[in-house]
Amino acid sequence: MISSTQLDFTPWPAEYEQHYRKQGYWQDRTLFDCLSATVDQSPDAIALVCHDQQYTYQQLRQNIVRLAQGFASLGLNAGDNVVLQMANETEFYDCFFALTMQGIKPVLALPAHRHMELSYFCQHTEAKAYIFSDQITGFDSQKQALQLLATCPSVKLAITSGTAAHPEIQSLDALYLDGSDQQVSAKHAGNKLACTEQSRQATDVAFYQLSGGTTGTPKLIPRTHNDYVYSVIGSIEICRFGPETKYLCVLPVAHNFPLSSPGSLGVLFSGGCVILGQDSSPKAAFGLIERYQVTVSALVPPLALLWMQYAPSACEDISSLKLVQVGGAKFSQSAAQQLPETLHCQLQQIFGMAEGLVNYTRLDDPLDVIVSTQGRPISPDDEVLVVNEEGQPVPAGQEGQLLTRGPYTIRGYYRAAEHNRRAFNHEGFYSTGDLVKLTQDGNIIVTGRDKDQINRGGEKIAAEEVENVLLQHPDVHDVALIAVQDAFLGERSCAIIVLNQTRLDQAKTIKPIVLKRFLHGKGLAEYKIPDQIQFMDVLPKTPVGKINKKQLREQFSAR
Ligand code: AMP
Ligand code: DBH
Repeated sequence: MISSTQLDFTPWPAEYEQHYRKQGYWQDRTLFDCLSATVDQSPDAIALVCHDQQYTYQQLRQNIVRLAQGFASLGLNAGDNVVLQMANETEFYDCFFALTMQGIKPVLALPAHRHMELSYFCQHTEAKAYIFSDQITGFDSQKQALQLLATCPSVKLAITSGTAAHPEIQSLDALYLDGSDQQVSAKHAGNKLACTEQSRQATDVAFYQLSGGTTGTPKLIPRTHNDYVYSVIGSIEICRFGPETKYLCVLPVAHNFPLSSPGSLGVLFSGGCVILGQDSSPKAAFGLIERYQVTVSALVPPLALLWMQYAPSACEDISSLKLVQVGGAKFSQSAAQQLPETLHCQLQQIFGMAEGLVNYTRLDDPLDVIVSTQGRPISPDDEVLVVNEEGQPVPAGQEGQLLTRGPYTIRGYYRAAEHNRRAFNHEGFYSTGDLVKLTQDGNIIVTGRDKDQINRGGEKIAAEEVENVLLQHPDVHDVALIAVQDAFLGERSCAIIVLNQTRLDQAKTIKPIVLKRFLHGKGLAEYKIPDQIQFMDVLPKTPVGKINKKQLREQFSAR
């Protein structure tokens, strides 16, 4: 039995489930059912393009079904967890669907994650397998796999989408088992795979998305088929994705934004084509836009700025581009204003979170709404509350903390009972940690943040996580990781360090690079390594004795 401190999944209360079903949000279709419906409708359309290879919908489904058999042959079963770390490659989708259709739950790790995060995911979820790409730049993922096999007792399998270079590692290629039915359909695929009915229930958790987090350890977000499918289908309608959509994915495929808002799943559920890009730089991306007549792409603000800088002198023809979605971090109003004329397409702002709630400016919104707000929720049943410090709702136009509850917003993180008591109130509202105000017509403007996190151009860093690792260094007595303003990233991270008194003489000479190398050595993801390190004799404290980060932010941003 799972104890309350180990709760894997917090269900929605029964009356909410009923309501979400009655409203047609939850359709009891799995992710694979949705893909399969598209395959039945347009088997010969191109679903995925990667490098010089193309896959039709029919081929994609065949690959998924074959791979599902391969995973089953390895003894991976419904209820098992695995860690999936892929680059932008078609194998991501093969794995994602082959696993989730069988009730095997992948943790969607990002390419930037390193030993510290990966070993935590494996241990925390008791993952049976690490399935990975070796197309991740600057990372020896096979060596990493051996390390996980050696240090995480639950991990019995390491599977690479590349060529296995060690006997302990298997190659994904060999797991696409033959003999699958050409005509396999959603209904039959389950039987062929001997999946139990239970493993394919849409109310089940399908996979774990990752939160940027605010605590010492990353938080895993259990997403069910029903809630995720709804967030994708709702997004498709808002963004008008369809068979003519050609979507360029240059953000990491597994991230919630390019996966589901409407992202590549939105494309695959509506019959369009996903073009996978490994290089998000404007030159490479514009080349793909021209070559494949891309109509839409999703960007974080720093990338949007790079594309805008490059566009006026670009020799590529990007006139096929109709829509650029920008989200993940605040896009400055001045950049938002310039984007449509610079890239000659429409802008859509997106304010979303892997925990659920996603807001979009609508395609037919007036320009000033698109430029100056982060849009409004997908669902009429997304409940959005803006409250003051006492938890009381504030009037429209006033800043407050954003709380939310709805048909695709989780009610609890995976095995995080203590944190859940803080992150969710007694009515099940998720406390986003974002400071926002609502306009008269219900659009959200993100004004700030009330969580101890740095948003580094869309990559979120939980301050406490990095501080804890820095504190392991013998010369570090105290530390505060804060956000300082950055013209390009929006925010960059700065670690303010108090050195150990007893080691002061030698510590005086300690260089920031030594501490950065220390963090690297601990296996922390690159984007979490502080951009800047400063030293202080003592950290300022608030009247109750907490580190006064507000004061530090003001002090160091002014410099
Ligand atoms: P995560 O919980 O890691 O998925 O990160 C979601 C968080 O990213 C939100 O709670 C916001 O803090 C931030 N975020 C996402 N989109 C935007 C946006 N368009 N503007 C400002 N902040 C954003
Ligand atoms: O930042 C995010 O997590 C995010 C941004 C835009 C997201 O999860 C989403 C859209 O779905």
